[in-house]
Amino acid sequence: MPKDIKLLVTRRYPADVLARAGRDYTCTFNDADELWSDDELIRRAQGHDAVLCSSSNKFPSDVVAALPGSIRMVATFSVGYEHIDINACKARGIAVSNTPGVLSDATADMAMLLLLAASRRAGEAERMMRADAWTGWTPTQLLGPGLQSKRLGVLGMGGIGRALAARARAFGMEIHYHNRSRLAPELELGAVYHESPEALLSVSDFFSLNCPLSPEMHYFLDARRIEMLPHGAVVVNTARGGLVDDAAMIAALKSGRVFAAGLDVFEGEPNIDPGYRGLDNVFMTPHTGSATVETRNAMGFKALDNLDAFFTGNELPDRLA
Ligand code: 8YV
Repeated sequence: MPKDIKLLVTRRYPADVLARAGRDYTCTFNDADELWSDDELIRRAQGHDAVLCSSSNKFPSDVVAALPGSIRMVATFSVGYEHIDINACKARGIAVSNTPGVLSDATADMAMLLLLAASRRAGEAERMMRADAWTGWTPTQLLGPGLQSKRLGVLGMGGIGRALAARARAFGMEIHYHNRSRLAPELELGAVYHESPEALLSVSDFFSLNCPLSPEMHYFLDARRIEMLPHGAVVVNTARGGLVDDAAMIAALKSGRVFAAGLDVFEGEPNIDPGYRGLDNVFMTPHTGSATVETRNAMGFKALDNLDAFFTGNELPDRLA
């Protein structure tokens, strides 16, 4: 690997990832794991050939335009890439890669966790135990909807959506989905395809968001579409917070129109809508869908594989630009 390539490493990634990066590149690390402002990111990029970033670092068109001319590649430690203006990078001839595939299982595990925790009221139960507020078993304590024979609607049947479907099938759920294109039978595995997201909503006793956030999908789950869900549905989001209109979701959780939600991602992270905090029927995690030791290593190694390919003149395995 060309050790003279200068790599700006924007966050404190797992130790094995940093070790490999430091072995193969001349790295500038961020030991304090500070989240830099746009200006700081641009300033620090000076004199570097490439950036290993995460989705917490934003590259809108003005940031891309202000990057030093030395930057030839941005490798993101994420499958999602809505934080990078891909066209602006293309226009400047900056290569971009992401990390698809390696986080599908971990993220699907988290979606299943949220689905169970929201429906079985795990947050309320845990808070009760910690507050020493459990006065004893009762026949109707903390009841929630069971999963067996219920319809799970998956919006976005990519790697994560399909991994969630596999898990949910094992829990006895019936899988329904919408995707930009219908899957081949060997990938569909009996899941019921719906032509439109709206048709999917109408059958989703449980509804999981597993699609990317594009400008058209901003606030996809708004008040109008929440009304299309069966009454008392459970909603899970492990994709991106911007897919959900928080005000509408909070209102639906308050009224009981939505029985419960399990949310791992939020618009404006980490500054979540404070309306969620007081709601018992929302189970929340801090964007930890891919947070397993194995997965975060695999994400880092995949990002480095892409950088290696670029700087040795090979085709990028996961090219976005
Ligand atoms: C990451 C993710 O934790 O890969 C993604 O798109 O959302 C998560 O797996 C995070 O974005 C790291 O950059």
